[in-house]
Amino acid sequence: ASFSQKTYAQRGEEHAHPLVKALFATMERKQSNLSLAADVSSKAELLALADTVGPYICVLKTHIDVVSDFDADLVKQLQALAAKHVCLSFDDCKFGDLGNTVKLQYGGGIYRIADWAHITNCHVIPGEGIIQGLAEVGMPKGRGLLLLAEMSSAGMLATGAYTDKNVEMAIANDFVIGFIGSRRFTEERDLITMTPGVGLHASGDALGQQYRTPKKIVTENGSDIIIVGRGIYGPGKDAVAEAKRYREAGWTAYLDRLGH
Ligand code: 5IU
Repeated sequence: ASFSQKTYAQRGEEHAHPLVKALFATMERKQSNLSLAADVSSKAELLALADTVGPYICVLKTHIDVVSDFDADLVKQLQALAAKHVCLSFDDCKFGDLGNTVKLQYGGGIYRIADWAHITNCHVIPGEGIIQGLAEVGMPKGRGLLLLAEMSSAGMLATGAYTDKNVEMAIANDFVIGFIGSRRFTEERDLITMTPGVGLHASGDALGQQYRTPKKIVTENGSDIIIVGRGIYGPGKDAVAEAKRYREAGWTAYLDRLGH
């Protein structure tokens, strides 16, 4: 059977990468294929959101460099919340430079991403060296990398042969655990897909974001995890109520895919 037809639990049992094993186990236990995109600009907001929404998500996705009062204590507290709620941390760095440069960006600087983010991602525009550079830092720490095979925004340029190259590089590099994109890309070594641009509240935003439904993304396209931001914490929203609603929608879409 294709991976889309298997349960998350079964895929976790069979998976070769310890991080993905843990991810699938968490998804099954929390009955959640929902990742929160927590794009908020203060430490207090980020911690409050992570704590209230934590019970309903499998992955907390951050852009740590948008937090204006970032400090080392934020990382400590985020790690404690990830442990409390049993979810993985994903910093959406979208690295895009030479292997040697991304090694420095990933392992060092003030954010020290590799020290705390279980997952990060990169563009393969520089060629395979970017994966090798990130792997030198992340592999020894048991981290995992997603390739940006597609984006969700209008007019994005990651299509066709470029997307296919992402898939080839992912298959060939053990540090890569999957993709950001809109669908399942390959049946090789159960590379996962996480999909941003998911929303039940709107069709998009004023800057090119385009929203699709969990049913489209999970049931029809075979993606594994939906990433939702403003649909959960946007203006006037009750974040807990919305997180529950998206978790339910994502999980129902997954059960529908299995034919349950
Ligand atoms: N994000 C996208 N689309 C992409 C990629 C990343 O939306 O193709 I790669 C990020 C941007 C933001 C989150 O952090 O996912 C989506 O947030 P909203 O649900 O608020 O649009």
